[in-house]
Amino acid sequence: MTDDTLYPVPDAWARHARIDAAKRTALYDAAAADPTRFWLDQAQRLDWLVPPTVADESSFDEGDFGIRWFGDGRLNVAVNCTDRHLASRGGDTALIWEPDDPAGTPRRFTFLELHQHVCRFANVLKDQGVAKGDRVTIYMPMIPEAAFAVLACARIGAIHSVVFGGFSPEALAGRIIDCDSKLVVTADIGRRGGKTIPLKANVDAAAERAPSLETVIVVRTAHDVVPMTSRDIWYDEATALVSDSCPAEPMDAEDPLFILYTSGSTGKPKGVLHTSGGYLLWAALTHEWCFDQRPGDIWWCAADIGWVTGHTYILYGPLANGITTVMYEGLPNWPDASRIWQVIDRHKVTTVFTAPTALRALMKDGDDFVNATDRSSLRLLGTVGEPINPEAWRWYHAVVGEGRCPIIDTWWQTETGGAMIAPMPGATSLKPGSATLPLPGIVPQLVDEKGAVLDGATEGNLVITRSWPGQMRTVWGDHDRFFQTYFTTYPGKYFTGDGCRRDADGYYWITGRVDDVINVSGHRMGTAEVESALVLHPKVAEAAVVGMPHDVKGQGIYAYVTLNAGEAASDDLRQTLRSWVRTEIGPIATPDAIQFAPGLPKTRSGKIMRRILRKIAEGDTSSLGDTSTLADPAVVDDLVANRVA
Ligand code: 6R9
Repeated sequence: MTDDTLYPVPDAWARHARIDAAKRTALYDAAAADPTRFWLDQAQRLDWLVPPTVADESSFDEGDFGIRWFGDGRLNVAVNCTDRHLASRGGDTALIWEPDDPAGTPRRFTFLELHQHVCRFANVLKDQGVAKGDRVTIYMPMIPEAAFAVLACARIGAIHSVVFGGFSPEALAGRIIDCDSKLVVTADIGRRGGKTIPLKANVDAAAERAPSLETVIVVRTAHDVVPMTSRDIWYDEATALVSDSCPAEPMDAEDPLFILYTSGSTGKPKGVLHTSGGYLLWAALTHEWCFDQRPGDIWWCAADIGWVTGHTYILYGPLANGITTVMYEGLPNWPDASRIWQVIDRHKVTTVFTAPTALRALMKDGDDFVNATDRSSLRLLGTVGEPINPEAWRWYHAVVGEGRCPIIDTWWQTETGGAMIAPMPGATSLKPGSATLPLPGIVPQLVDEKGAVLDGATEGNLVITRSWPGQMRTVWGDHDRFFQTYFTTYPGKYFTGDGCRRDADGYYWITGRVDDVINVSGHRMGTAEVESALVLHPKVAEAAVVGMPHDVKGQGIYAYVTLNAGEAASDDLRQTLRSWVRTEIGPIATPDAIQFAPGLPKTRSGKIMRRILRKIAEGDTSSLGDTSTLADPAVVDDLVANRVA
């Protein structure tokens, strides 16, 4: 499975990169020798109203637990993303938007134009009474107005909560309620892969369940008029009335910037909170360390802004660094598997950053779709979201990059704000499938189940022992859950939830989640969330969900469902339950396989033995391990016999 072939740094990169091997060593040394000095030096890359004089004041210990960086600094994040570039490169392109429809017209915005749009949006929000600290939910397609809305919140100090446009009204309502947001920004419809998504109608449905919602700003993208209620405001009408300048709110480094909901192993999705100074520094710094972008580069992160990757690497990182960022409305393989490469040719993209699942899907369609395009503008390739299998890595490297572009495999999480383990293109030799080495200032460890530190070449659970600027600060509304979730498994350390191997060269190989989180097409899904959606169905008594191997998605969703007495299992019911989960959560949560099970394997204390369910779902039924502690070992035979292929 693994591939230990070493891909050395190409000569051109070794010669021209901002950070070569010697400079990287100097960064590690500086970070180790005097962390405070190191981080305060790095922080100078931002524009501060009041530069910080303190760096890390965090503690992972229960007694004085808290994460705090640059505590006396003041800045505005939006100013760092637009205003500060205006004097030197106001006329340079900040944002290129590529529409879903290949026959459509791309839109381009200079830093000055972006700045003006952001100010306008900020003024519209202010006119609606939005003030510093208020939560604004952004439920948008991938259109430039989504970027304006995000940065407008940052400008006036409102906390944005972007909800992925693929989520259902139910999921949207839960997220509006959790952070008590009174205003939603949406569009009439979204477009992806030639299909339309009824975003405004979804907001209407969510509003019925979320009484706190007072105002909906609707961006018009189509000619058909969607029904409007007294809550709704057309963005084009509101923006015509406001000025294109808007003072930026001075923010403390630790003032909240955004909430982003993500799945955990238990309960509802958590509102991960990031603050202003540390997050922005980590976004900008990692974007430069890992991708070495410079003015003139065309950077394309092909994620959705509904995920952390979109926040950090479509918007905040590149814009803070003054780099042109591409925003794409559609899918990588629509109308066909050449599209992603055509977009690269059209805009002369120099770096593309995408997920292994997309690469696997494109690889399946064959090399002709790639070879039909030019791609000579590319000089660097990136991946994120899940472990990349060596086969996909080699395809990306050899076919897409024609052997000349290093692959930057970045391991990180919503919680970490930006990349943590990743190569630097001018300094790090690559191994297919390894995220390589920790970035400067990041101190990982591998520990065993009991927390003993494992040295050298080994495999264990991945923890981070010191805080870093981009670390999440809390779970919105539940600080105790933040502590309990991440800092109690291994006291005094941040537990990532990932398993990991370290080889003899010190390279890190993420092996996947060790908790009840599965990774479907690079999207995090809590098994508990899918289970609660299933048991909401009137015919379902109990459900247990695990991941199963999937060629393209990485992991698929395998659900064991026990029906209420008297209910009959059928293919129809299977379909009904699949669409039920789609409606409850969204298409990404649709189970790939549903097995009706008369009983689930439980211990005598009633705990479901997921280890067994995982093995059966994987088709690995020869080594189910010890089943003697089960209340009724016979259920296992039934499960094995009725496994859904
Ligand atoms: C950025 C993002 C985080 C989880 C993480 C891990 C997996 C992300 C990876 C990777 C192996 C990589 N993951 N990047 N696994 N190699 N390069 O994806 O955030 O949605 O919070 O997911 O994704 O399991 O714990 P998020």
